[in-house]
Amino acid sequence: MRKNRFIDLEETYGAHNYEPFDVVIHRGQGIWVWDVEGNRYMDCLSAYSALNQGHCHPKIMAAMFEQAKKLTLTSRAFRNDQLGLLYEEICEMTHTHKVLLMNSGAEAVESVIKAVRKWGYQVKGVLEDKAEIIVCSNNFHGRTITIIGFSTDPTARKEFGPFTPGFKIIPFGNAKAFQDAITPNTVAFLVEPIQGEAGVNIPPDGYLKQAKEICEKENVVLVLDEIQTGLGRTGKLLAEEHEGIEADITLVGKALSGGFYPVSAVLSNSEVLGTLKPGEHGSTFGGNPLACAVSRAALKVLLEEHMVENSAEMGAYFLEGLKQIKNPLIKEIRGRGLMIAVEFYPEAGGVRQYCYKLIEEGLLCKDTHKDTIRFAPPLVITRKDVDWALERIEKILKAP
Ligand code: IF1
Repeated sequence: MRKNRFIDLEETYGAHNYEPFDVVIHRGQGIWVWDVEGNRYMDCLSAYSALNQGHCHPKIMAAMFEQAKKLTLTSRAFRNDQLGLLYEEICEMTHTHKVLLMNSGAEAVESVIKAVRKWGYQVKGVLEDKAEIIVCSNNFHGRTITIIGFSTDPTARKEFGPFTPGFKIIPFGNAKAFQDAITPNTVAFLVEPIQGEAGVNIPPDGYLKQAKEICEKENVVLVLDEIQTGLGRTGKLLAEEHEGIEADITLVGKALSGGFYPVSAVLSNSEVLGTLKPGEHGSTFGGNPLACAVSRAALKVLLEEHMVENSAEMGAYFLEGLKQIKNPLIKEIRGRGLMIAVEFYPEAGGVRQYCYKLIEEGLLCKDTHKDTIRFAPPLVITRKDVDWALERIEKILKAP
């Protein structure tokens, strides 16, 4: 079947809630994908960091097949022999005490909102229905009604209201604004260590450390959304390590399954998750044995194959290479580990044009908002691959 036929089918029968590039991908391996016409591309998006371990990692695939042959779902009405093992492995890896497994990232965020509210009423003593959660402008935490209700992106929220109350929005990267926003009803601060959708927005050094100190002083739960930054993307297992802190609660998703399956988790090292009692929360698929087996393998290869270290090393090398590109239209090149962005001035007229050209050169990447291109290849990328990418990126992004 020809490429245009696949595109026609999507356009005819699918909801138009995306505007994808017209590359019809058929197969993937490591950092590479092939389209239906046999063209090869380097994947520099990694499904928004869900593919940190690369496409179709053979060990994760094997774990998935083995488990699929034995048992896929029990529901949580019964126990299964994979869940406890995954709990133990995650806890050891991330210094966590309690884990709640869900499926999508948005579900992990919703779950934590429920848990911190419960904690606020039962432990902190906030009056019922008065709990406040502080979030940041330009956040991205998912697509549910509650979550978009505290988004500051008009496209994400316009005409989807009415929304859930109980959220207060402050500027990102400003510890004083956080301190000032706290009231006796504040139960949690929900924040991304680096804002992904906002264009790889890195806060000033010390921001998370200050936020952690303020949270401790004020008895507020610090919740880091590491759904995108976690599991090696920024060159550390968790981005919080860059600031030497441990959040009270960390959310992970995406790469938790290496891209095979939706798996997310709320990792808690405080008493917060302990407030959830039987019947108060759950999910048909959350914590199913297939998800757990896949996730166990995904975490194992991340560590065994030193992908976190490679992310730090190749990220620094990639960033350095990008900084050599000369173009007065480039406003800033920033990144941490393999979460990298090149921001152009508005005069460039938007960066989607460059993405199209890079795709023609065999490199998949994506614009975020209008002026920023994001580069986030799988963490298995080698120096030779980075050189290959840089050669093409320079050709397209350098001044004419
Ligand atoms: C889409 C963005 C990335 C996330 C953080 C929670 C979630 C996400 C920090 C929700 C999801 C995605 C979803 C994807 C696009 C994407 C994205 F550009 F929109 F912002 F990655 F940068 N917290 N991010 O980044 O997780 O429910 O999707 O599993 O197409 O909406 P989810």
